Parts: sequence; C-alpha cells; structure tokens
Amino acid sequence: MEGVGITVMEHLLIHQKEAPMATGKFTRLLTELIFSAKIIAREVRKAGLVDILGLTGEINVQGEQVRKLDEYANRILIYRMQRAGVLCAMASEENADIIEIPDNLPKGDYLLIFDPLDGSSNIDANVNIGTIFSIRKKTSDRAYVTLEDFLQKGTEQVAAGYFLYGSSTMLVYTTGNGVHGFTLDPSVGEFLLSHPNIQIPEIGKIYSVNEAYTMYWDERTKNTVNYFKSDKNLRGKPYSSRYIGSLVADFHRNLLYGGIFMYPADKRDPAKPHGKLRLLCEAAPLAMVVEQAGGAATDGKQRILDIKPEALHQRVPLFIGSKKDVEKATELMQQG
Ligand code: AHM
Ligand code: MG
Repeated sequence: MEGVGITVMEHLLIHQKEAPMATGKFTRLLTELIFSAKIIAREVRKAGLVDILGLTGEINVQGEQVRKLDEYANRILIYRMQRAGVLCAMASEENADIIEIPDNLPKGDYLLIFDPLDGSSNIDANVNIGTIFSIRKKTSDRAYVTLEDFLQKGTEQVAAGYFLYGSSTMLVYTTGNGVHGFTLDPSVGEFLLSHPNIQIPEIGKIYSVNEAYTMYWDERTKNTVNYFKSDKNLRGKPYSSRYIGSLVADFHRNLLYGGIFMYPADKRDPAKPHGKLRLLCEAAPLAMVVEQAGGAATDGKQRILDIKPEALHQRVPLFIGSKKDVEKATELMQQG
C-alpha cells in the first residue's frame, strides 16, 4: 500500500526462513540496538544546537558536550544492551576490556562488539558519523565469557552493520543474506526499508585514503594508491578522490557508488605498525557487509574475515570496497 514502508522487524520476519538465526532472541537484540541508536541519533542532532543556543549545565561552551558524545553513545549502548537479556558480554572500542553482563540481569548467548560513535572527531563540523556493530554467538560451553570468546574470525559473525547519523539516519545491516538499508522516518520513529539488497558496483569510481600520510607509506602502498590515480587502471582514467575521515560515512558512500577505501599501515607511529582501524569493531563488521553486497575486504594480503584476532583492540590495514578494486589493490600490495 502506498505510503506504508516495511519496518526492520517486518523485513526480518519475511526473511526469517532464509535466516534461521533470526529467533526471538535475535529480534530482541536488534530491537534494543535500534532503540539505542535512535537515542544516539537524537543526541547527535542536538550537538549542533548546543553551541548556537549556548545551553548550560552539563554543557561546556568550548563544545565539550560534542566531544563527549562518543562517551554518551557508549554509555547508552552498554546500559540498554546489558538489559536486553540476550547477550553474554560486549566489547566496545571505548573500553579496554570486555564488558560483562551483571549477575542480576538475564543473559543470553550473543556477543556484541561495537564502535559507539565512529568518526566522532568530525562532530563539530556536522559531518556524518555512525555506530558500527558486530554480532556473534558464544561458541564455548563455558558458563562464563572470556577474551577467547571474542577472538574469533570475522566469518563467525552472525550479523553486522552500522547506523549512520547523517542528513537522515540509516541502518545498514546483514544477517548473511544480502545487505539491506533502512532509513529512519522521524514522523513515525521507525526505520523503513529504503535500500533493499544493496550491491556494490564491481569496479568503482572513487578511491578514499588519507594521502597526507604518503611520506609514511612504503613503496608498495604508494604504488597501490597511484594505480587509482593513473589512467592505466581498470577504468582507464583516474578515480575520483573522496575522503571524509569518518570511516562509516566513507564506507557507506563507496558501498552505494562503488569504490575503494584504504587505510594502509604507515610508519608514523612505530607502536602502531598495522594502521589505525580496529579489526573487531570496525574492519570485520564492514567486511561482512561489503562481502554480502558483492564486494571485498583485505588487509593487503588476506581476507579480513579470515584473520584470527590476537587482541581485543587489534589494528589492521584495511582495503575495502568494490571487488575488482580491492583485488587489484591486494595484488599490488604483494608486488615489489
Ligand atoms: P575513531 O573511531 O576514533 O573515530 O577513529 C577512526 C576514524 C575513522 O572513522 C576514520 O576512517 C579514520 O579514523 C580517519 O583517520 P585519519 O584522520 O588518520 O585519516
Ligand atoms: Mg571508529
């Protein structure tokens, strides 16, 4: 019927046969995650107003409120998801250790890993930011959760996706049966199906990388990036350069338009030889999304989803996006 959209839950029910993991518990998890994201979206919307209206109280005129939004998003997610009754533990980009579910609260078998507010350094400039999530299931028989439960390959994810807080708020996610995008209709407060079965173009038009770090790259990385700027590539002409500096926003644009996002390793900080982005809460969930959309993701050598994490906050180089572009970048990163 005209004017009526399909909600996330309706969509999940329709596709339940294809996604046997979509039990009542998973539905509960997703419902609570969506509610948390709506609260975060509301606060993100207010972030701009804070400076203009000079609101006082918890808010500091230097814009401290804005910087604290990532902390706020983290607290909302932890508080609400701990009470969802379906998780056995969580891990957040903002917390050094795993987050347990208190003994007085009901528990389940799911593990949730998230980056509460990716790209948060951009909030001051009203640039799109987002929440990235990865959902897994505890594989061990132990009653309690250990770090080992989190250190599983990305192939073990049962669902992954992100909320994007932009000119509209979107949810893009996969349960392993394609990628679907939903846009929040603020008038009814529901995410409605707006982008069914997203497919990333096989060859893109865009390359996204922070080129200011060129002097810190090795020759292979320089060659790889140069490939996308030359006319000797798959397109026969240079790709366009687009870099927001907010992974979730850069990723989303490339998912829809086609392209490659690169955050290679660099020699800026010898303590971080593997690039900046985190395997568990950034690279692996986006890798699941991109593969489900027909794209690819590697660390320049191997598939992101096949990397067995060694630490909760492990960083990885990331090459992610259109299949042929990522394959070419991975090939070039092996040469020389
Ligand atoms: P954050 O999770 O602290 O926001 O950091 C990750 C962000 C990504 O969103 C983005 O792709 C990257 O950092 C940008 O880094 P740089 O400024 O080095 O290009
Ligand atoms: Mg991040």
